[in-house]
Amino acid sequence: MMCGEKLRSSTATSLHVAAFCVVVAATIIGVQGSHKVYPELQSLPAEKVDETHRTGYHFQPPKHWINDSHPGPMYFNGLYHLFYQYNPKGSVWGNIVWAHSVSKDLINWQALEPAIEATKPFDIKGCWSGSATILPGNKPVILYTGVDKHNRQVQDYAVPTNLSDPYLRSWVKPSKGNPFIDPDRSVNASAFRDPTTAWFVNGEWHTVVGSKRDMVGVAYLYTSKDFKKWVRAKEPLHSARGTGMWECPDFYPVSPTGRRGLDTSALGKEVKHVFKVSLDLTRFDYYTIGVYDKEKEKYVPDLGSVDSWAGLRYDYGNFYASKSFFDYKKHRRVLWGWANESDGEARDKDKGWAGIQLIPRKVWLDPSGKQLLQWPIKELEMLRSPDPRKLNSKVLKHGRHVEVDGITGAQADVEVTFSFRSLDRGADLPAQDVCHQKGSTVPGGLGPFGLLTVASEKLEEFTPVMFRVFKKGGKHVVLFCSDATR
Ligand code: DQQ
Repeated sequence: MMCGEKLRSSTATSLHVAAFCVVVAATIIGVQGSHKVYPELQSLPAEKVDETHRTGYHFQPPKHWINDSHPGPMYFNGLYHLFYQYNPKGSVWGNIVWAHSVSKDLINWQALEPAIEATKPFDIKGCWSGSATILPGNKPVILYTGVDKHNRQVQDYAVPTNLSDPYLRSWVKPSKGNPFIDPDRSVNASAFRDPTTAWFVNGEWHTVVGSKRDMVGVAYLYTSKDFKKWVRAKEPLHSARGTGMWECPDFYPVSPTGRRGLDTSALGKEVKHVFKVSLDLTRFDYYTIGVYDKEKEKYVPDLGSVDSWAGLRYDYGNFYASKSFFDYKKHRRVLWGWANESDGEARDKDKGWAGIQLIPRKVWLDPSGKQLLQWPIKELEMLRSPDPRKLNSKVLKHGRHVEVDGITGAQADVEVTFSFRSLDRGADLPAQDVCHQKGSTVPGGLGPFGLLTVASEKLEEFTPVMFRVFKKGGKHVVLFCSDATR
């Protein structure tokens, strides 16, 4: 998976790129999140684990299948907790539990016992995605989707059994009050899941659950005074025609200025809101930026902030079922996404693992107010070698490459600055699919230029991670692409 060169700054003549890691395989072209069902492979524990392409940079359990970042992270009493969907019995999707790991720095993780497993009538057929909320009095609670014995998706909750255990190892799903939301007849109970982190406004808690009505994507809004009894609001928080099932909704405020994150319940005159959903039909995460009208209990995207796959995505590569959280320790909003494999379930079974959590990123609002900006969390730099390879002042000639000696591994953390006499070449319009259409060889705008990663010696194979610069409305627009077809 391509995981991360980001444009750091763009002046008239230079582009500085910090490539925080370059990992084997996959592409922006054609790789999407998915978890198809292969019953015959679901409960075949890995006999051995093929370490060849495991990552040195990302979160990944020692073996078996993972999906979704939406169960999501949480910061509580000095520790980061990561919950994710996990199959303890095999390397394809199935037998899903909420796996649980803790970390002091978001980089080094300790695996604990699963936080939630399918044991109760209200989740006996699966413990699917959801999220964590910290209630007043510093009390964490998990909201998640249980699949009941009739295959209905219901919303359940779990709380730590012992709040004085700093690791919160054990969670209980009280029989009283579960499920806390039972879909009534007006809701499609086979498309009703992934409650998001609750926020408090107008004296009530609010959460949304992803769903669909025919092809209309819907975020049903539920409110509660006591976090126990939940009532569905008359209108959904938001919905959009033609988008199909909305999985893993995420709804959070962003500050109009600066990079500091906001608590999910933060409100304010200037505060904007981000609404993200994972589109089951296309397996892409898209978001809009808009205004949360707390009186009308509605989210309204700004003009020009488009719902659907024509809108903005967090990432144009293999990135799905993401979730953000407010990091109380560093006052930032951190986003996690999940990437699946691109080489098929038979290979996943053989290698004994599938899927990774992507590099956590800090997200904040661009000063234009029209899009989010993101950057790998600072902590990632602790993985850097004390003895970096350096290459200075190389001239890149058209159609040629410069070899970086001394990196033999399939993974590296690279910072690179590209400088040009002028960035003004090219008048093409930057559309999302330019990367896809033009690949890594067809010129367009300025570029493509970048890095050939995981290259074989004679360049029969390589994965370009590249930039294209365009001009639009007098401004430079930079596309960041990768292509694993070679
Ligand atoms: N994966 C979960 C669902 C969610 C989907 C099941 C997204 O709750 O909608 O593992 O990948």
